[in-house]
Order: sequence, then C-alpha cells, then structure tokens
Amino acid sequence: MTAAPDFRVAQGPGATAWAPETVTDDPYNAQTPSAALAQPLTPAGAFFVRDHFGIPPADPGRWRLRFDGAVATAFSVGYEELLALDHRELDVVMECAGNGRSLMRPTPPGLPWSQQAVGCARFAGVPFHLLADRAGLDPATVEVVFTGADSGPVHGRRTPFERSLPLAAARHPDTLLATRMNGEPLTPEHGAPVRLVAPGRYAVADVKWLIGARAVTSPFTGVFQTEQYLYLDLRGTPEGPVTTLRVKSLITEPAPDEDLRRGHETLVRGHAWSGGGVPVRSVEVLAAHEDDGRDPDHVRGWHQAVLEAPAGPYAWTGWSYRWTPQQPGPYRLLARATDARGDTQPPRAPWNARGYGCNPVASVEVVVV
Ligand SMILES: Nc1nc2c(c(=O)[nH]1)N[C@H]1C(S)=C(S)[C@@H](COP(=O)(O)O)O[C@H]1N2
Ligand SMILES: [Mo]
Repeated sequence: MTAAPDFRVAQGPGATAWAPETVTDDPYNAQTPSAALAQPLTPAGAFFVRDHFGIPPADPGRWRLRFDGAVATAFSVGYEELLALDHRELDVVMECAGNGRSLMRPTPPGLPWSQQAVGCARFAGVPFHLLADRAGLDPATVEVVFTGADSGPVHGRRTPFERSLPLAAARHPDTLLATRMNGEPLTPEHGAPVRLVAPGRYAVADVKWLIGARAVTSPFTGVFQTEQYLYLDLRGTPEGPVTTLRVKSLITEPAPDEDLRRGHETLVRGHAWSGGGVPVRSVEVLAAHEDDGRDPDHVRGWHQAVLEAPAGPYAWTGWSYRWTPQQPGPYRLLARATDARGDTQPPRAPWNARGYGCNPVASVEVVVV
C-alpha cells in the first residue's frame, strides 16, 4: 500500500526545492527541514508526514465520504459536490503528539522525532457540521468516528486508521473537511483528496484520506483512541488522551552552531503556539553564556520578545528578540512561550511513557566569536 512519495518542487522566482527529511521509509514518515520551519507558512512539499500504514491510492473522481451510524439518513458525498459547498480558510499549526520525543530521557518508544514534526499551513475546507446536519444525528450521539482509507494489521487484524472527536468538537465551525493546503489541492502524503482538520488539537485528530464519518452513542474504543495517543505514566497508568496542543515555541534563527559576532546585533526569532485556539501571550528569551555556570531555570535575565499578530486563532505567532552578545564563547539561547491561559513551557521535557506532548523551553547553542 505504500507508494513512493513524489514531492513536487516549487516553481517560479525565488522558489526553493523543499523535501521533508525522511525518518522511516515504510511507512513513509518525515520531518520538516529547519529552513522550511523558518517560513511564516510551511510549504506543503516540506511539511512533515506521519503515516501509520502508508499512503493509500486516491482518485478524486471515485472518492466518496459516507455519513452513517446513529443518523436519520445515511448518505455520501462526492468530491465535486464537496468542492461546490462553501469553504472556510484557516491557518493551522499541525503538530504530531510525539514531536520532540527524542529529547526525552530515557527516550520512549515511537518515532524519534526531534522538534520538527510540526508545521503551519493554510487549510481550506467545508465545515463538517454543514454535512453532519444533513444526516440528522441521533440526539444520543456523543462522538463522531472518522475513518481513513488506509489500514493495516493491528493485533493480527486488519484495522483502518480511525479517530473520534467529541460531538461538540466535530460540530465546531472550524472543524473542516479540508480539500486544499496552502492554496493547492491536498497532496497524497497529506491526505488527498480530503482530510479532516480539527484545529488546535494534536494532529492525530486530523484524519487523512477521509472516507467515513460515523455518529456513535457510546465513546469510541479504537486502537488509536484508547491504546495509543494516551499520556501514560511510569507505571503505564493512563492519564488521559492527547487532546489540545500544549504551549510551545521554536527558535528558527540563529541556526544551531552558527557563529555570531560579539558586539553585533543578532535577531533571535521563531514561532510560538498553543492549543484550543488560545493565543500566545508572551515569549521570553534568555541568552545563557556557558561561563555563567548558572542553572537557566533560576536565572534572571529573561527578556520579552516582540510578538507579531498571528494569522488567526490556530496559526503560530512569530516572535523576535534583538540580542547583542557581549562576551565571546558558547551560549545557549532559550525561548519560553506562555499562553493566555497562563500555561508556560516547562524547563525540561515532561516525561511520559509514550513520549507525547514534549514542550520544554526551546533551546539552541551558538558560538560568539
Ligand atoms: N488516515 C490517516 N490519518 C492520519 C494518520 C494516519 O496514519 N492515517 N496519521 C495522523 C498523525 S499521527 C498525524 S501527526 C497527522 C500528520 O499529518 P501530515 O502527515 O499531513 O503532516 O496525520 C494524522 N492523520
Ligand atoms: Mo502524530
């Protein structure tokens, strides 16, 4: 079922040939290259890819999305019919729940993502509730289960990729049946022809290659809902499913190990985001010189970065801080985002058995000469 991905190279003036950095070949998983993460919107051809079973073949001409389960009238829609409906466009940070796992000690099992299983793209799609309303949901509906066209063996049985959303989240006007990413039709690796986009949640919710939506009157217990994508503690005790994105930041400049000049102003910049549509309230930056010998957790000297206006409630917020290093030698630059709820990035990776929600203070090492 795995097709070799065929990444289109951006054309035109100033175009850059992007390709994600492969993490596994089969199924294909890849992370966003750092140069692409520095862009305000992540190019689709550079955007990280997370596949459990491989990319299923898709033909928009034959694609249908079936609505069934606890509904008055089961029905299906085709691609052309969906394209004719009103679309909404939203800039959305998509982050894999396992992003950053490789920073945890001991490193939990799972794909060894650094902090690059993330991107922000402009998705256009039809609000899911417009079609759900046509089906006439049973008043006892508690969740909607979304089914992808991909499947594979789990516990010895062929299992489709399926995830549910609580009814209120499924019916939220920003939950989209997305057909476009950054102004272009979805590419095969990102869920063509139609994927779900549930903004503000870990990206496991964003079912690709969507072919089914099923209303259910008791909570869904599929493997990707109740066995994987849970916060588990040291003893393996569940602490709950991954849901909304944790507050987080990324330093995109300067690059790691970049040589900077003493007495020269350097622009430290990056993105920050949180989940559930909660805005970023502040980003603070700390430049710790190696000789300071201070524990950065206790150090004073955090400076407020300047925030840009984000392109909507689910987009990331660009930030920057002008820094003029005074001493030569190695520095560690740290960035710490706080959201409007008051949640802030912890000093160190918050460990859990599967390595989800890893949002420690962002850090990059540079040398001043
Ligand atoms: N059908 C299907 N949808 C899926 C997945 C999958 O394996 N199959 N992976 C999920 C996970 S875990 C993530 S992080 C995102 C990744 O989206 P992307 O590959 O477009 O970046 O897709 C989600 N949707
Ligand atoms: Mo993921």
